[in-house]
Amino acid sequence: MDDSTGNDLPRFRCGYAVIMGSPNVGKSTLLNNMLDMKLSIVTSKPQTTRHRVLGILSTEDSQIIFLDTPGLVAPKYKLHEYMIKTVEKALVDADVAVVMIDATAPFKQNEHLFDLLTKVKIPVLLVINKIDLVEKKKILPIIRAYKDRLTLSEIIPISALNRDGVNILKTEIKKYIPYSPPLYPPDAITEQPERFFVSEIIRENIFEMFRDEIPYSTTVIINEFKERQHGKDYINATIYVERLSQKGIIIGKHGDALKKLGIHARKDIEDFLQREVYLDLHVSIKENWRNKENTLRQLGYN
Ligand SMILES: Nc1nc2c(ncn2[C@@H]2O[C@H](COP(=O)(O)OP(=O)(O)OP(=O)(O)O)[C@@H](O)[C@H]2O)c(=O)[nH]1
Ligand SMILES: [Mg+2]
Repeated sequence: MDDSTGNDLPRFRCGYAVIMGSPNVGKSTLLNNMLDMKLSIVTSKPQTTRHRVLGILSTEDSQIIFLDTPGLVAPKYKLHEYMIKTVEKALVDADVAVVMIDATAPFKQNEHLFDLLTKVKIPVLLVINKIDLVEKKKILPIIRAYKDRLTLSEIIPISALNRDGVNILKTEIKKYIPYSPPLYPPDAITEQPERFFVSEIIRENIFEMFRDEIPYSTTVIINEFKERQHGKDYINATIYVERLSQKGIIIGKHGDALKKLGIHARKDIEDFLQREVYLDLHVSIKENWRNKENTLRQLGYN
């Protein structure tokens, strides 16, 4: 065909793929590997991701907009309700659901996910992640067990960490993305502002450095982010905790813990932004913030 309307061009695909599943199964690791960039924070602890993270993968003939989501948990706090709503909202936008499970987790542990999947109206690709941790001969029986239990569009075993199977998954996802012109310029990676990722990087460092309830009782707000023509950017952030004792732990003896946290977080922020920053960190208390609707909203969970 040769006309001026461009109908002879290869048809372009553009749409949304939501990545969802239980906490710690490797959703954010997958997003980062798909984009070839560290966008979403990853830690060894469950419930790391709290907000939807949007990542755009553009090629010559497609644009897949990935939505990384918080792990699905039984809600114990209002914060968890926000996290579940975030997944539900992402599902509304999505053309395909990439549902991830951990190959090492017992089959029974995913029962709650199975119930949810019966309500999902879009195609579901079941991704069995972390296959690097199981014997090869055990992978096929796992696939069979899920096939018997669920109606699924595809089942794809991968190792998000080693990128094993990730390209196959990309090709499969693309099949379910509708024909549509691109929504973003080809060089766009996300639509979320730098200050969001900066607060996430600080939170990631808190998850890595502190134990028990501390990571979960913490949230980070960027008070000021000043880009400077000459000299380093200035970032002023507050770490909110729920109790005085937690504030003491984050600050540490003579301020040592906070200082160490600041050094690590600054380095990671600089890697992300590709420029030098001055990071000014503070710690403050917002009692019981995880369970107060108004406070949650003030802290960006809305
Ligand atoms: N061995 C192995 N570890 C993996 C793989 N994918 C992710 N991980 C690890 O699993 C842990 C959790 O990874 P995340 O990507 O943060 O998991 P998530 O599903 O986003 O977790 P939440 O945000 O808490 O819901 C990290 O320690 C990852 O390095 C994999 O394919 N193999
Ligand atoms: Mg995550």
